[in-house]
Amino acid sequence: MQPQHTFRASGNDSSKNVRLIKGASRTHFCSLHFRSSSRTQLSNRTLSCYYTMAPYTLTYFAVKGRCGALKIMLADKEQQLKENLVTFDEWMKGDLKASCVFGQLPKFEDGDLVLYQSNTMLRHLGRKHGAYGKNDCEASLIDMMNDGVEDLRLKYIKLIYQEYETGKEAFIKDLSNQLKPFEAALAKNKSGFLVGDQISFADYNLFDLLLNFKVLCSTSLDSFSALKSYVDKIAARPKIKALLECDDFKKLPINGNGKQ
Ligand code: GTS
Repeated sequence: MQPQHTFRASGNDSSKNVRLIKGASRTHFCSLHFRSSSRTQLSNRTLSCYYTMAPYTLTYFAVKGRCGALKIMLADKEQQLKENLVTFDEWMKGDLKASCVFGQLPKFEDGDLVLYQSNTMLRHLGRKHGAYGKNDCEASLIDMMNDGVEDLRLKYIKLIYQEYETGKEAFIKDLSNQLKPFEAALAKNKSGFLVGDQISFADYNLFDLLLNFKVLCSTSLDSFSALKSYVDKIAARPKIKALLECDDFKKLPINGNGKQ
């Protein structure tokens, strides 16, 4: 594969160039990784991109979609991610689809391990990076909360792709019922996280979905004090803050049909 195009990533002048590589899909490395030493001349807030081999590879469409939480978790855990962006035309050729276990993206690679199913990816990374509780009971509670997030995400996806024009108002009206269990869990737990006293993959997943809800309806969290401060607190974690402010991340559409 030959380099096709080069552009400069956002950040200060220490940013490395990012290569878009010609091939079945465009490839870029976006590291959400902070270097603070004076030796590197990078500030704490610099988002930089690298040519170095990334440990993880994500193949997906150019949307946040089902991978926002994964990117947020990797940023918070200071992990690099190599992204293969697949265009609609490339997908329509069918070869990639045929190679996917369930005929769908995202696809995630950790060395030789190839995973499909976005929640499986979150669990895998949760296990590897200390975001899956401190014991089996916490892990099961995290699974439960994450399954609750998935149920709600599926409702959101149905709204976006099937009934946006006719169902948006009803969805927003019902959102307070849907958010109650999460508000209750946070109010009860007091640590600022859904389960235990440390952030888990279910928190990244819920946080990502709540950001979508704030875009759908800016007042959606107004009557939920615990959820509101939860979102503010997670958004203020330094690496997550930088990711949310990063142009590459900001410009990604939330969904594939332009609705949000
Ligand atoms: N349960 C899967 C997951 O969580 O990863 C669902 C994946 C999925 O729905 N993928 C969609 C897809 O590949 C893209 S997106 O909805 O995640 O943006 N669609 C293309 C197709 O041919 O089905």
